[in-house]
Amino acid sequence: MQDELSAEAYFANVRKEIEGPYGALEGKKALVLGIANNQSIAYGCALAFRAFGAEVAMTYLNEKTKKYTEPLAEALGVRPELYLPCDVTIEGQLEAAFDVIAQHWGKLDIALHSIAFAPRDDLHGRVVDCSREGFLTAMDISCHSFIRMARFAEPLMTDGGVLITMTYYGAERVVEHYNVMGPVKAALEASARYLAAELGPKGIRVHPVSPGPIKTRAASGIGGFDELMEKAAERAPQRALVSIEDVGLATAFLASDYAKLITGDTMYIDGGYHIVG
Ligand code: 0WD
Repeated sequence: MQDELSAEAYFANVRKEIEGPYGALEGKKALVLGIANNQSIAYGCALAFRAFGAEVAMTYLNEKTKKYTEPLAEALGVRPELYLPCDVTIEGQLEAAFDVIAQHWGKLDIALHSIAFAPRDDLHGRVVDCSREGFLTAMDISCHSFIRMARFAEPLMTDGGVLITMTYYGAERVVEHYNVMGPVKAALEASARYLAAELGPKGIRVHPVSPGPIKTRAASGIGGFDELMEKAAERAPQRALVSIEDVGLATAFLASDYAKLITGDTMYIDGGYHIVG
């Protein structure tokens, strides 16, 4: 989303751009992890979920960030009791968030995981130099927290459900400066395949979504990111950079019943970059 687009303007735009039923997610309950600000990919997804009829619950990282994301929770119509603290490195917070969901909704249809982190020194160094602690931290926050999310969501997805996580092309090919996040995202994508196989019989689908480079706060921690975006815009078959709106609409499709027989595969939303990259 290039400029500050209000939620109301977004909803009007979507209804103008997308013909056909907006109720693709009518009545669905969605939990969104990873909204840090109005440039977050998770915010683009939450707007789309809402536009297509879902009710959204949302987590914030900690008391410091709470005031920045409060207006976004209001814009999304998140009930105050479903605006929840969740730092996945703090024992019990992720589980507590699911307990509140169980208490207020009694079920869950969609769980979006859009969080990642690696300590700066490890992210800015070669993989060969990556520290044990840094690797474990990056894996815990960026990968294992999704596995835990699946474990806590499973009993709530009584009518089936959809688990979505954000990955990146650096999982599949070496992308300069992506460094330790490459193996971490590869682990995330492999974990998603196993979760899809284990949970498929319960009607629970699992989708790694792989956006092209988007200027967000987490991305600003990646070295050479501006060059990465320029290269993507030049080389992607569609010669276009991706916005959080684009990711949101495609993710809403995956969350909907239109995608009911798709699971386990990484879906690229990158203007086709990965086929030429
Ligand atoms: O180009 C990009 N921006 C791409 C991002 C391309 C492809 C994939 N992605 C992925 C990222 O790897 C990440 O998994 O998308 C996901 C979301 O990242 P984002 O939207 O680009 O970045 P951001 O808006 O920063 O959201 C990441 C959030 C954190 O935000 P900040 O800016 O405060 O680090 O992850 C959250 C936090 O809100 N987060 C945590 N949440 C719970 N517990 C934790 C944690 N320990 N650490 C970070």
